[in-house]
Amino acid sequence: MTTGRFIPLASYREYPPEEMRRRAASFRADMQRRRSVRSFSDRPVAREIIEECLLAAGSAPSGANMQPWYFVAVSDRETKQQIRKAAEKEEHEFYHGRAGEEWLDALSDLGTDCQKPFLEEAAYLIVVFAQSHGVVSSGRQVKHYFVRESVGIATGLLIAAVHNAGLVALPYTPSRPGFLNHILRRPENERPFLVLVVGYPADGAMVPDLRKKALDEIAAFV
Ligand code: IYR
Repeated sequence: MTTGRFIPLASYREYPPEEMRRRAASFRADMQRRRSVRSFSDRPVAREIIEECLLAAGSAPSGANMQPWYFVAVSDRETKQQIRKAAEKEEHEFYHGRAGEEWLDALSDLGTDCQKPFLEEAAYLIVVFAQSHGVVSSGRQVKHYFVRESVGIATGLLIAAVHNAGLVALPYTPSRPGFLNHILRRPENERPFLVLVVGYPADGAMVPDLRKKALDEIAAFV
């Protein structure tokens, strides 16, 4: 039984097939220009741009529409410093033992190490939290469904929105990210999902020469 209110699908736009093809190809080409960047300029970014990107992320579909995400957009210098310090401590342990040889080998093309200067240099660190459950004002817990899938989709939209705005981003997944709850004072029902580092690229920024899989490697038509 449906108990919710329904409204007409007024927002849908159909395009003629030729235009559809053009739009699909043009979006594909634009997304293929996106690169994860690890060297950032300290040029500031207007808060309104980040707000628009967060609203785009918040439009994502989610399990039972629970929207189990929370974003903390950090531009405060001291907070970024604290995050960098805590992240580098964890990464030092990761790169000097916890990772193991196979994992370090998989990362070797990326040129990463335990130094994370971008956490201080980039204009914004958008810390994405996944809520294992919700808490309503009475303190009652509300179940969330398909949390990682939902937050993953929202984060994908956020990455696309940042790219579309003309900024660069790095999805940074700190090893043992629990320090983010402490620094940002987020409750225990929220787990850090990733940090999206956002800003302008540094002058002369370099990126690894990576290849994306071809269509026949990532998809089948049956
Ligand atoms: N968190 C570490 C290691 C790391 C892990 C993966 I998987 C990457 O794709 C890249 C890095 C770091 O950020 O250096």
